[in-house]
Amino acid sequence: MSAIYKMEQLMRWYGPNDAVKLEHILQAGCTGVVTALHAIPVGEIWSSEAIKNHLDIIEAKGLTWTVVESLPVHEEIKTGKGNCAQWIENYKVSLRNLGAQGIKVVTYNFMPVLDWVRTNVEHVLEDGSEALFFNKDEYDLFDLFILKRPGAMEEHSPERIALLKEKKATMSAEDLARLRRTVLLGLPGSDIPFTEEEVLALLETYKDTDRAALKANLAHFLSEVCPVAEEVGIKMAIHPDDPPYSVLGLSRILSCAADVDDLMQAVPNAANGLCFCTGSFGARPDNDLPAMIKKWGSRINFLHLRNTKRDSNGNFFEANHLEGDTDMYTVIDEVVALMQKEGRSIPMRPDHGHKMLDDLGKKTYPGYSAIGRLRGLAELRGVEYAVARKY
Ligand code: CS2
Ligand code: MN
Repeated sequence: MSAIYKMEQLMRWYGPNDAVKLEHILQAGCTGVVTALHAIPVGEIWSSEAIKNHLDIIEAKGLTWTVVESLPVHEEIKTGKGNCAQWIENYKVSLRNLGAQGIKVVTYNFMPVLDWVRTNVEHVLEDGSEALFFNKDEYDLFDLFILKRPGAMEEHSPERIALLKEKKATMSAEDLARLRRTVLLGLPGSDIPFTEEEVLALLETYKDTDRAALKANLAHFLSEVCPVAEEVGIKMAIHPDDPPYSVLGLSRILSCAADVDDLMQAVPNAANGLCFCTGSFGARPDNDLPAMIKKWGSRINFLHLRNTKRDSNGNFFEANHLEGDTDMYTVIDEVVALMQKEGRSIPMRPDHGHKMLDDLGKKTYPGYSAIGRLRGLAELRGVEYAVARKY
């Protein structure tokens, strides 16, 4: 009657300093956490000891840790410059150490310089809860007038530049400070924001890395690390670009179905797989998510379930998990079918949630407050429960 294979319900945990405690995650009905060793600088080896210590804390609370998010990729691997070869060797050692401790999935991304970007992480919705928001105009005016990226002016028409100038003039000092702070937010799990100078210096290192070069560097990285992952029982899971198009003049190479096709063709190794983030892919109207699951389901090693609501200007906000532009029923229906077909459970986590109820006013990582994610998880779980009755 009920499906044998269900999604493995997990929540992201940023470690002992996270305001959301392991107990809370357990009470949300999760069996495990998705986490990382955030204190280790990008590129350095994750030692067996550090992994074991983290795992012990989690297991002591009755939770599992089988999905890493993220084992970050050093910028020099993405540009193929500097100590690229050494960073790749380090990555392989970390994979071996993780595999030995029972880790099954390693999530990473190949977005140059920045991870996800938003213009407001406290966008107040009609019901008083707060969501993450990406406003294209604000982003462009940050690029043009705050970051002052060389070359940015040439990417827009004079009319658009004039319009953005006008818009900037209507924004309060507080709004501008919020915009700057939000775009320069550090990497997930870090409290250290970027400075304009750092971002500009990093952008400079990408000036001769176009789309083709970035794709080739990703293929090279994967052709090196996938055989190791395979050997130690780990599946790789690349997170799509968020937002799924070029920002700050940088190439982005995992934004749409064609990018997934290219990646899978470039590196056919079975360990080369996806973190299927419905929030990231779904922010683009030309991505047909159920069709992508049908085509590449066998390579989906991890699921981020989230929804976005777009407008015609390229703006979007993170909607409730069952609202927004992605038909979550159809997505979950496809996932449940896939799991039965392949005889496996796929780990998933509710990706982000609104800040609401008692979490309002608390200091949490943007998108990662407890109650909003719990709401999302509960709704997603309900949909899966209902869909699974078909089996
Ligand atoms: C995450 C990403 O918070 C988020 O939006 O989905 O930061 C994700 O963890 C990374 O891109 C994966 O490397
Ligand atoms: Mn995601």
